[in-house]
Amino acid sequence: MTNCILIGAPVDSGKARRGCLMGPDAYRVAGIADALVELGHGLSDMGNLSPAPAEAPASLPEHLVAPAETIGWTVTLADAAEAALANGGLPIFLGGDHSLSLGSVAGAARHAATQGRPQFVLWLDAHSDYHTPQTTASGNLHGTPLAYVAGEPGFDGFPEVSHPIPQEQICIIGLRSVDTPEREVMQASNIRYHDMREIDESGIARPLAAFLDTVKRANGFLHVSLDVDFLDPSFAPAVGTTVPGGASMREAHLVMEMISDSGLMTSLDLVELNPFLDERGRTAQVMVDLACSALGRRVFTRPTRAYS
Ligand code: HAR
Ligand code: MN
Ligand code: MN
Repeated sequence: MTNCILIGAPVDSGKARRGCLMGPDAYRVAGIADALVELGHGLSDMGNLSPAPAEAPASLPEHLVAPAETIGWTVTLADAAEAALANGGLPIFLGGDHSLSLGSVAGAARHAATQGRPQFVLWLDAHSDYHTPQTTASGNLHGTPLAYVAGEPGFDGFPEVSHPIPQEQICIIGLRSVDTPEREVMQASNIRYHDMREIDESGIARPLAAFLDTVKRANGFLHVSLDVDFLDPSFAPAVGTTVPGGASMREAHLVMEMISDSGLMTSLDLVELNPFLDERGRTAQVMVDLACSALGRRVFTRPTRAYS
């Protein structure tokens, strides 16, 4: 049994297109709380948080979208992650766009450091989200969280990253839309990254099993960040940045089932759901089912359906 702590993070500041702020409530309507209780877990819901008041320094590039709001969210969510973990819970961040992970991952890493254990990050995403405020062309900070938590420079005004995640402790699976500056940095890095081409050729289980084994041998904490656009848009359309050729329904569930079997996951983000773009709630429902697979739902169990 896991003590699941739902943390509503209606973050919509990480890009120009609105709608992710409705994500936390869509997950609740899709039945995430009942589904986790049915699996035998403890459950508390902190409701929806708000960003701390913050200002953006003039040294940040001018084209950034809503930097002050994202700085405020980073403060709030890092504290929330650290507190939930210190209470022995497994925080589940109900996003909100992917800029929420500047906070959730930074806070998780702070907690891991208090335990003297390494923090690992599994990033399930079409994108590498490895821009800095200086390299992003779009100015959308949802494209930056991995660079921030890895300790890359240039995030003026954001909370100091006291415990940067070492590159060797980051694994990205699902890549198929990486910008040139990100690609150059990643290719010169020790980040483990696996694009869809590799998954097509060798399967999704192989790189994941290797990473989970590393986490286990290091006695690490594992943060899983699940971006809706990791999934193929044919069955998960509710995201602003759809990229064709994503993970299939079964590939995604297999990832989650392997995570569940490993018993290693200590925190989870569900990000980038834009309910305004959904079709009868199907994407919200898929994300809830995937969260359940990561927390012990067995393969032959009937999936959750709030409305059928
Ligand atoms: N790399 C592009 C940019 O920085 C797109 C980033 C999109 N990110 C997300 N989350 N949707 O992965 O603008
Ligand atoms: Mn992302
Ligand atoms: Mn993405």
